[in-house]
Amino acid sequence: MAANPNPTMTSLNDIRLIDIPKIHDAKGNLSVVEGPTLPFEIKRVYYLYDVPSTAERYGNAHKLQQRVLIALSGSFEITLKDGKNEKVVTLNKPNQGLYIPNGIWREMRNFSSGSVCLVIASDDYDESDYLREFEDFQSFKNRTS
Ligand code: T46
Repeated sequence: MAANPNPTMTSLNDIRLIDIPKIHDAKGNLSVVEGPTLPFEIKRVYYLYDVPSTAERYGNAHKLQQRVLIALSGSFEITLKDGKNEKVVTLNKPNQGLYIPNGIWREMRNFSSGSVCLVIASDDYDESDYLREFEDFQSFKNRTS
């Protein structure tokens, strides 16, 4: 799925949980993230780890970039805002991803000890794609384009 060309219009309804196939056998579990599993082509992967339980990684939104977040280990909460509504999602399964389209504000908190968040991104790192102040995000969403 291409990034929504009008990120001012994306809403919480565009966010979804993705089931990641799990191969289980006597050796344990193996999950694969490949082509059809994701709504975009993988361009970059990074991960958050050794996050203090008191840390709040907030917040930001992307104008064009999309993300899938996976709790590879442990758990954490993600508060998602579209400028009108908000909801909180807890990720705690390595075979479940959270798809966040462009134009959605996210804040992350309540990382459990030893948790690891894998982030799959639709594009290379580009600071100009970020909205890092919530007021800027709100103005961005209120724009008519
Ligand atoms: C997101 C959430 C889930 C880089 O130099 N390259 C990179 O690819 C990334 C992702 C970050 N950075 C630098 C930019 C900052 O100086 O690493 C520092 C920490 O990044 P940031 O403050 O953006 O971290 P978070 O946890 O607020 O947000 C990150 C991603 O930036 C964001 O895209 O979706 O994780």
